[in-house]
Amino acid sequence: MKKILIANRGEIAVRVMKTAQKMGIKTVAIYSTVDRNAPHVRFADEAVLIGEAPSSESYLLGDKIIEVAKELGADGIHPGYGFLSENADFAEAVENNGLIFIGPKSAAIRTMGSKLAAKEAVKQYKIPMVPGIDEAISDVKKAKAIAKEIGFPILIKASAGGGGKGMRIVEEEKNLESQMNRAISEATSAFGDGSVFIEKYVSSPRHIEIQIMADTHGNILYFFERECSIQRRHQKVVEEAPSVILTPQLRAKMGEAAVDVARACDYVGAGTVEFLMDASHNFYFLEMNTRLQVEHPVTELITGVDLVALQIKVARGEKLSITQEELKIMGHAVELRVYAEDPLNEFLPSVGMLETYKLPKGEGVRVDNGFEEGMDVPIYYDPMLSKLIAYGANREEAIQRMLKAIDDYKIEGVMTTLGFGKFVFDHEAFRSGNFDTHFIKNYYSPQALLKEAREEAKIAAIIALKQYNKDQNKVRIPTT
Ligand code: MV4
Repeated sequence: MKKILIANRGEIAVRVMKTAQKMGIKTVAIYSTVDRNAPHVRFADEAVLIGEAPSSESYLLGDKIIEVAKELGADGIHPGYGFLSENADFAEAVENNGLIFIGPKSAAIRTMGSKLAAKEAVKQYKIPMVPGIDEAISDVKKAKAIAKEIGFPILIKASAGGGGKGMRIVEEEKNLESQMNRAISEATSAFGDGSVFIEKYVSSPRHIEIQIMADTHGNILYFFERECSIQRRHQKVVEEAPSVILTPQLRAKMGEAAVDVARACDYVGAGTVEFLMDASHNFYFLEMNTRLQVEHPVTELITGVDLVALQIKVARGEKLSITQEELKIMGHAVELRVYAEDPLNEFLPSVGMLETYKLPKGEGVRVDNGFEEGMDVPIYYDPMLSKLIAYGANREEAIQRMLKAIDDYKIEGVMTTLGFGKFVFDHEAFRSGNFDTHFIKNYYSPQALLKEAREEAKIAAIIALKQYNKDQNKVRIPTT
């Protein structure tokens, strides 16, 4: 591979290009009209305007992107995350045009894109699954019988859904029929596929995912876990690696289960296997994400590998050159997604111009960033500005470095999740490691954030006053 096109924008486009550059591979950026001056455009060796601002007229135009790649002589396409990254038809079209899709084969994307197909595929392996059914259900009577068997509360999920879309909790039998009908009609209109299934509802789970990497020679490695329980509306905000609750035994068991999931669909490339973990530390396979994930840096920091470099190598047909035994967890990493959103107003996007934009630096601090001072945050795309990642020899050091980096990160012009991140990393529940997917619902409110900010302002005021008094003493000139 001599030249690759990056079918994405923002921090992830820059992230992929950095590794390509290190590997001596030329890069092609694509961009929409509003992204003309974006860092990913300037970072690339070549850049091509692909269309108008809305994604449907630019970053989602698969055929046009393939055309551009061919015209410029690129031999591979890296899709990043989001946009076309989990579009099986796109992956297939890329291959059919004689280009390398830096990701899994379209069949694996397709299988994992359907929850029911995924369950079916992993059946031959002993992967722990939440009690429930593994086929679409539309008969209410049958659903009632199953629900009784597994016990309420149950969860109705859409087979084609992802990231929590189309899920419904049913607490008691009398609500089952109406909820089921709603779930089916919602799934039909949202995904064009009304298939739903039923699972036991795990009430306070942790979300733990395993990073895997597979080559084309049958080797599959796991790169340990990421703890991603701190989410709001199925959007992750804080991630870390490793998880404070896994023992080496449990880690190996989950790692091996993840490898089996990958094997079950002939996986190639970087992938993530998501698990739920209940309060008794039982884990259950949820779904597999067939892309490089936003939170991959925490894994890179604790394992010392470059996941994008490995993606490119296995896409070229190379063998993974490391063994599972050689992989070790070193230290601890935490990540905060820095969004242009207002934590005081329901996390609504806060777009505008970045009047001040200064990145933090320092030992153990990494910023995967897609913006710079003076730029506008476009309304058309995900409002994530950057990912702030802190690494330390242990969890405490990583958190301290994160808190310092949050303080040193200067953003004016838009509201951001930086202060919210400080709230999380300072919180007793996070510090103790005793939290689950309900962290934000249980502990966060705008009032709590304001209270912390006020207390800090108070302390700052006291320190300033003390210093003022001290200075006054020093320069006081006796008048009598
Ligand atoms: C569940 C669950 C509880 N029980 N399945 C949410 C997104 C999708 N990937 C699956 N999800 C869940 N599935 C059963 N049987 C709870 C969730 C869930 C969740 C999972 C991971 C991280 C955050 C979450 C927030 C709410 C619900």
